[in-house]
Amino acid sequence: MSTAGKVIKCKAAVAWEIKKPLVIEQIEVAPPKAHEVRIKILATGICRSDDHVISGAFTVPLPMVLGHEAAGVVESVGEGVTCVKPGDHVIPLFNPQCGNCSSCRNTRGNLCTQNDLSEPRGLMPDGTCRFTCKGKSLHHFISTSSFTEYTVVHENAVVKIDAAAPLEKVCLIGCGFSTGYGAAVQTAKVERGSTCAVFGLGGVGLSAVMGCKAAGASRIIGVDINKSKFPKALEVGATECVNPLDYKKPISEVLFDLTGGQGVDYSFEVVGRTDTMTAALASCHENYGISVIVGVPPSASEISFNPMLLFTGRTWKGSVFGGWKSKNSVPKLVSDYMGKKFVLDPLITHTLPFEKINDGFELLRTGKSIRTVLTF
Ligand code: PAD
Ligand code: ZN
Ligand code: ZN
Repeated sequence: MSTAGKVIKCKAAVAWEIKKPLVIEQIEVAPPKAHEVRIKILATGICRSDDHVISGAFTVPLPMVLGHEAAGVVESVGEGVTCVKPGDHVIPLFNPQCGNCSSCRNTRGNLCTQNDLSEPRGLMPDGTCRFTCKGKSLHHFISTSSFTEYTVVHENAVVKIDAAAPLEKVCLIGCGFSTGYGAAVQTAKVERGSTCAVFGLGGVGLSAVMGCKAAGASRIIGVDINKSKFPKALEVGATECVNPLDYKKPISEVLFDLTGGQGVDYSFEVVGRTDTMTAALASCHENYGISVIVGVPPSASEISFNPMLLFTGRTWKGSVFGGWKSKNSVPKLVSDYMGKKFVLDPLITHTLPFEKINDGFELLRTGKSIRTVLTF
């Protein structure tokens, strides 16, 4: 029997409070309104950005259904939706692409003004929610919310992909892979023969390493305080790895020593800490070095740094979703994956049933996993 037009009761993991485990609840998911799409989620990764909400580092309105790195099948569409139809395989887009705003129209832009990242409201674009639980509205997470069997997104925040693609792998194209890989090839535009340093070797950092390698970097230095991340980093393209805890001097000086006093051409902060953001900046060449902030800064944090670091010519940039325009790029990235232009398997260390979501978060927090993919 078709569920179109009806409220769907299903399981979801609800974040009721910060610093508490998610709770698997039965929730109600309203039908999509005009220009909205209801998706049956079949696979979702656990990204550090979800954990930043639980830890309190990323402030959003609660209660909320988290999750944003996912893939699924369209269950039904609201009035006026033409970009997808029921049965289509799709990836939700945490960075939407409306096609009309200043960023969407600019060739260099990708952060659509419809995003819910910079000042999260946790609502659909019309200002309301599609989820309820025990009589309470649940907020949506960055235009997506994938820790649920069904979600509703705006049509600007979903894109159709190749139906042959394995959803339990390509869900990573919804965030971690595309973010890290794009930071290297798209935001930094790493050049052949260059030297790179990647701070943070989680799912996103390893994807940045892959991007540096694909761009032809000749040296890729992985930096992490958890040395158990090194073998995987070397496997996906790092040429060497360093642990800042092994040195008395600041890691930027260590990287200068390793590069004959020059600093690296490109550095990437893929941790989400202000101290590593300035360390990554200080690690790149004083004149033409480019440093990219990929890690999500803690809410309301500030950085003070010596402006001489920039005065001498360095470039400091940020990168959301790897600089990709999401609707245009996600289907192409899925095709590239199907064409074996890059791999995702090394990033997926664990696959768990959705109900074990809190175990998946524990694996991330204890540094034992790269990506856990939850299946439904
Ligand atoms: P992760 O937790 O899997 O990886 C972070 C890595 O950093 C771990 O291996 C840690 O051991 C390491 N680390 C921690 N502290 C330090 C330190 N002081 N120095 C060096 N390494 C350290 O996270 P992830 O890969 O899922 O995400 C990384 C960041 O990227 C995180 O802040 C996340 O919120 C952000 C992100 N940004 C975007 C975007 O669009 N910009 C998208 C997705 C994720
Ligand atoms: Zn993410
Ligand atoms: Zn836009």
